[in-house]
Amino acid sequence: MTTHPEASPDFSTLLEKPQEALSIKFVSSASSVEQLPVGPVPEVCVVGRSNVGKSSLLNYIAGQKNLARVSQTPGRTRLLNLFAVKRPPFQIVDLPGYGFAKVSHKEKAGWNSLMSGYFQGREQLKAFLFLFDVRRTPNAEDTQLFSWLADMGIQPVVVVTKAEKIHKSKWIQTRKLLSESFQVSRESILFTSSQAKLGLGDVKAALWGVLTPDPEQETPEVP
Ligand SMILES: Nc1nc2c(ncn2[C@@H]2O[C@H](COP(=O)(O)OP(=O)(O)O)[C@@H](O)[C@H]2O)c(=O)[nH]1
Ligand SMILES: [Mg+2]
Repeated sequence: MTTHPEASPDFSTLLEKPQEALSIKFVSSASSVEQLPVGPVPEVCVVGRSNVGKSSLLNYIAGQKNLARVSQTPGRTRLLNLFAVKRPPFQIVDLPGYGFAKVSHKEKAGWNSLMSGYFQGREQLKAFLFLFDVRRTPNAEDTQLFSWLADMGIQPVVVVTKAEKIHKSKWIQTRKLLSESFQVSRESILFTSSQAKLGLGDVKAALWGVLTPDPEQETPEVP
């Protein structure tokens, strides 16, 4: 890894105006990781069950209505959708949702190979945002997927969606449940609602945390 501190992007701009939307544009869709443009720009991806609110969250953080399509019924998108953030420069990949009740074995196998291809082959990937509907309780499918991704060494960020659906006094229980289910700290769980416009500042702070290289980890110790 190259270390040119003067050339590295300034991710602190994420923290300057917490409520200011990010300038994001759609770049391309790909049906395999090989079709995605490769580059030095760091990337985060968005993972979640179909209908969890991935597209809505992207629209919310971009301050746009139709950047990512929002579906009333679970979509059947089977593509990697690449978005570019202008300032600070990084990329977001919206991954196809999981958890359809009625998908064929073949479709599931296709999803698995697309996901493992992406996670194993994407060097610029820094973290995954794992979106989770505030009203659900994690099942085996959720926890297995989460640990499969975390075990690949990609940093997880748990993002609760549709948080306005439950009273704020219940968030503490949800925090406890999700931190135990996914084995992450309670503080690291973010609450968002794209409908109530809630959590943008926290998402940006979490992005800052995962995109800013940790100088202590970057520099190998000289014996
Ligand atoms: N109540 C509520 N509904 C939401 C929120 N975000 C998304 N939704 C709804 O959830 C459904 C699925 O959203 P979408 O963004 O398409 O989910 P995706 O399949 O994960 O991309 C749509 O009907 C959205 O209107 C939210 O913050 N609160
Ligand atoms: Mg979507």
